[in-house]
Order: sequence, then C-alpha cells, then structure tokens
Amino acid sequence: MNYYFSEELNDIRELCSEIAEKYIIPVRAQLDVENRFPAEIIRVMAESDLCGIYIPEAYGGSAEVFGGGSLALCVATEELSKACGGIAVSYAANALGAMPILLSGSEEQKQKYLPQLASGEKLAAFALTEPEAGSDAGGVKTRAGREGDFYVLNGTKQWITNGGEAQIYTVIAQTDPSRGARGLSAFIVEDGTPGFSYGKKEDKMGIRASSTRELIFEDCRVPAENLVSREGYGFIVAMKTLDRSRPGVAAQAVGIAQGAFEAAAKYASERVQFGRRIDSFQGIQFMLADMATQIEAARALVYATARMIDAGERKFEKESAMAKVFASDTAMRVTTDAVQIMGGYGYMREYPVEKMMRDAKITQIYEGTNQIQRSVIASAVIKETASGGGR
Ligand code: COS
Repeated sequence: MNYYFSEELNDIRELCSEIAEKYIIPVRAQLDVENRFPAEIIRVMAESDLCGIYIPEAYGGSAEVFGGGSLALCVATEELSKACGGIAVSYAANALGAMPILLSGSEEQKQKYLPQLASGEKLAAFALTEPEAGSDAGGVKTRAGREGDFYVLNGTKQWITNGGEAQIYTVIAQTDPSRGARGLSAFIVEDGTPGFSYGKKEDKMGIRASSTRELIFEDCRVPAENLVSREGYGFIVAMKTLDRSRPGVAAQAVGIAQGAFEAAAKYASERVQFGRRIDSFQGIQFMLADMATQIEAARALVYATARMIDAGERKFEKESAMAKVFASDTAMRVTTDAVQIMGGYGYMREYPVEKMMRDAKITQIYEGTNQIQRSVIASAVIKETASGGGR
C-alpha cells in the first residue's frame, strides 16, 4: 500500500533496512541465545543519525526534517523489528526515556539532556514499573522525599528496558504518599548517581537482545533541578509519555509480523508436499491472505496515529491505544500462523520465526497490557458518546 511518504521518510526506511541486513540479521540469533545487549549495533544507529529523528533541531535532532518525527520513529522501529524485535526495542526505548524531558522538561533540562540523546552519545530509559505497580501505574511506591536542594529516592523499579545500559533515566516516584497518583513526580536520574544501582537482569522469553533490569535507589540524592514538570504531575507526565510511545510498540509489532509473514510466504513458495508447492493449497493461501490483510490494516492504523501526533493534535490517547492493541494482537496471530505454515521447521531455532513468535508476545504486554489499552479506548468512546458523539 502506498502511504505517500516524503523522500526523507523513504530514506529512513532504506537506511534501517540496510542496517538490518548488514548488522542485525547476521547476529540476531546469537544475541537471542546469549541474552546480550546490541551495544555495537546501537552505535551504528547513532553514527547513522537515527537517534535524534524525533528530537527537534533546537536540541540536536532532526524531527523537523520528517515533519515531526513520530512517523519517522515508527518507520525506523518497524523496519528494524522486521529483523529483530529485541534490537529494535533497545533503540526505540531511548525515545520512551527521552519523552518525559521532551514533553514536560524545562528548557534547561532539554538543553542539557536531549542533545546527548539525539547524538546517541548517551542512552535513555523510562522507569515507571515496580513489583506492585504495573497496570496500576498510580500505585508507585518508590519514595522521593525533599531534603533542601535534593530529593532523596528510595525504592526499586522493575523490568526497565535499557536498564544498566542507559545513562539517563526518567523515574516516576512518590513525593506525597497521601495523594496517591496525584502525589507522583518525575525525575531525571543519571547513571553513577550515588545510591543508584542495578539489580537483577531478567532472563526473558523474547526480545532477549534487549536489557530488562531492576533499578535500585537507596538514599539516592537527586538535585531538585532534575524534577520534571512540577511535584504531583508525575502521573500525567507518565500518561502523556505512554500516549506518545504506544504507536512505537505498535510499529514494533507490525515489523515483527511482517518479518514472520515474509519468511512464511517464502517458505510456502518453496516447500513441496503431495507434489505441489504448499502455497497452491487453499488452506495456506487463506492464511497468507489473512496475515497480509491484518498487517496492512495494523500498519495503516499506526501511520495514521503517528501522523496525528506529527500534525500537532493534542488528544490521541484513544488512537494510540487502538494502534497498540490491534498491531500487537496481529503480531501474535501472524507469528503463530507463520510457525504453523512452516511446520516443524518453524518450530526449530534454526529458522527465525519461532523467535519472532516469542518476540511478538511482549508487544501485548508492555507499555500497558492490551486489557489496559481496551480500558483506555472504552473510556474514550464512552466519554465521546456522553458528550454527544454518534447519532
Ligand atoms: N493524558 C493526560 N492525562 C491523563 C491521561 C492521559 N493519557 N490518562 C489519565 N490522565 C489523568 C486523568 O485526567 C486524571 O486526572 P485528574 O485526576 O485531574 O482527573 C488522572 O490522570 C488519573 O486518571 P485515571 O483516573 O483515568 O487513572 P487510573 O488510575 O484509572 O489509570 C490507566 C488509568 C489504567 C489508563 C493508567 O494507569 C495506565 O495507563 N496504566 C498502564 C500503565 C502502563 O502502561 N504500565 C506499563 C509500564 S510503563 S513502560
């Protein structure tokens, strides 16, 4: 389908496709086995100027070149995910970590941190999740108490993508426990700050090239100037961040699905059973047709949402959630069908689709489970109806 991309957007896709071919495909299976972060590939992306495509030129990025940067980030993430969902998220999670600064940071914070992220000299991570605060994002227990010119952080963050690899962390913590979600605040915490250390590195089902790690804060003194926005606005900062980042997860899902579809379609064109190519059987044809249709529909939803963001729309939480839920459910279905089409071969580690099926699963879980996305969508459509939407 033609999405009438600008030349610059087509160039981004081309560049990511070349990086995937040259650097990702040769090592993806090994990184998956070794559970190893792709530092050298992220360096290649940084050198190729891919780290700042969503950051404005005033802060060292090139967002304006792509008409805003959200669509460009989705296209890059999709293309990289076609080859490896784990390596792609190691790249995309930098945008998630940078987003609170970009959307809600002070001018000083933007000037200080965004250029380092745009150049790829430093990596970022976003720390919201805790052992007891996942879907219930307002239930964060990590405490940030004010002491003079500092906030003192105590608590543990769990399952943080890019944990241990990033140098700049945006952390949601509780500044007023009596106010629940309205007592949360966001902070920038740099690697190496005394009292900030890394805990367990997770051994995951999929996206194993990415790092998922615990962050531990023990009397960690963070300068008060690192507070993002104002005290009590941490929940809003987190929600606005997730509204922006969810299309990126959706793009990752579209990429994983496309990668699996291409592998399965190629296999079906070569595999002969009963004296015929298996793509001559209607059972396989209908599977391929459904896979291709669902992927295209998911892609169209992702691009349309990213274009809304780039156009400067203020509200897109419903569309963001729709893109994520539809694309990630598509990725799970398509990768499962790809394994099915490839039969025993699909199930073997020697071929890439079993990894794609494992990688797809997380897209239905992180940055808000698909049940949470459906709650967001339902709450938006109910509000629209109450305010006179529909006929
Ligand atoms: N943008 C701006 N403000 C938002 C918002 C958004 N997308 N979503 C909620 N808010 C505001 C609400 O307007 C409300 O403000 P007031 O208190 O001034 O009325 C406040 O935030 C609380 O909103 P709400 O009552 O809807 O919060 P809930 O506790 O019911 O939570 C969900 C809403 C479930 C949608 C939220 O907690 C969520 O997204 N959870 C999933 C978190 C997640 O993605 N975790 C994965 C790990 S992060 S990588």
